Amino acid sequence: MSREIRAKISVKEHIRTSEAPAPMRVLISADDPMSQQLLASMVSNLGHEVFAISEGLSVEGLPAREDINPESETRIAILDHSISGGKCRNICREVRKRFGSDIYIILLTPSHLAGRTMTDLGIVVDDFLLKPFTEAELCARLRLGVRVLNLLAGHIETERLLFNAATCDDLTGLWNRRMILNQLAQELNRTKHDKKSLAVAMVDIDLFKSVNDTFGHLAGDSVLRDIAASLRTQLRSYDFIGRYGGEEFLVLLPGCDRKAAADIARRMCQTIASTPMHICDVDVPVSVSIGLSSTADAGFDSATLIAAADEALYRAKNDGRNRVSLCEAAS
Ligand code: GH3
Ligand code: MG
Ligand code: MG
Repeated sequence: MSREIRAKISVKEHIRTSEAPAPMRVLISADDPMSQQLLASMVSNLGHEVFAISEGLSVEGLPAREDINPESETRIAILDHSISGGKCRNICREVRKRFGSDIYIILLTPSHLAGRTMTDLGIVVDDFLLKPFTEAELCARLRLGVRVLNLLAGHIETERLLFNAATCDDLTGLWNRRMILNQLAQELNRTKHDKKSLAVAMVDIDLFKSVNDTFGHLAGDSVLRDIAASLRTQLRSYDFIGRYGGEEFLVLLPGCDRKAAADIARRMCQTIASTPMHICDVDVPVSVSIGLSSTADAGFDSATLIAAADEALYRAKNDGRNRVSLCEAAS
């Protein structure tokens, strides 16, 4: 075997193994069947799944959104500029609409048109590959695309984690105090505008300190999680719940007057009291007390509404716990 052939084989091996980018689904569209076939074989040689548009690149030739399987996401598109002429910009935008705005578009461009194409289309594509190109050049471009997409995915995940950390309570997964209070402000605006009623429930676990003292803090944490989950599942789809403090939850019941809110709150109390928590192999009865207030009785100021629910909760505790108490009706 000549040195030249050996060198070519070793370059190919190098591309396929150590430097091959992580496999992705790649949409390809070249300007004639031969180029399409060559491009498809290069892309699949690099370990990617090929999704070829066979009838040439046009908006009409793109698969309909409903025909695109979201399971096998197409993350990269290699499109040939010369077949689409002046419509290229529209086609790239359409590709993003159908395959997702983050799809990484590599435009194949004849070398002599490179300058003009880059000026005209730089805003709608991510990278250019000048024709003619080698498999190594294509590999380098795809590797860059994969790296950018992975960085973007990492960035989106970090944003999601930061958002969760800022809005959710770690232990229960419910909204934290800031979020539920923000929601209360929004619901109050909406309720006032729609001339409806909003009820607010302050839910407090009864004698929770003794759960911690008897079974330990970790068991207490688990009870908190279970009660949070139970409360959440009992709510209607348009109610809101957040962890207001240690073992206190704030529930917003839009559209509820005193009676409707009291019915929901009593059901919550009964469900929790009738489902003992399994702690350290012992069935431990747990209950909650609930204080209720409503805009019809306490008005539309959030602090006043919460104070009224707190006062009602205090009465529920004094009256023996495991019960619902309503704030004083407006005279
Ligand atoms: P009451 O029926 O009057 O509400 O009695 P209580 O014991 O529930 O109320 P108290 O305010 O005396 O105690 C609340 C307890 O909740 C004390 C605190 O350690 C516990 N607590 C607050 N947050 C957490 C938490 O995140 N995990 C655990 N395990 N306990 C918590
Ligand atoms: Mg409390
Ligand atoms: Mg308590």
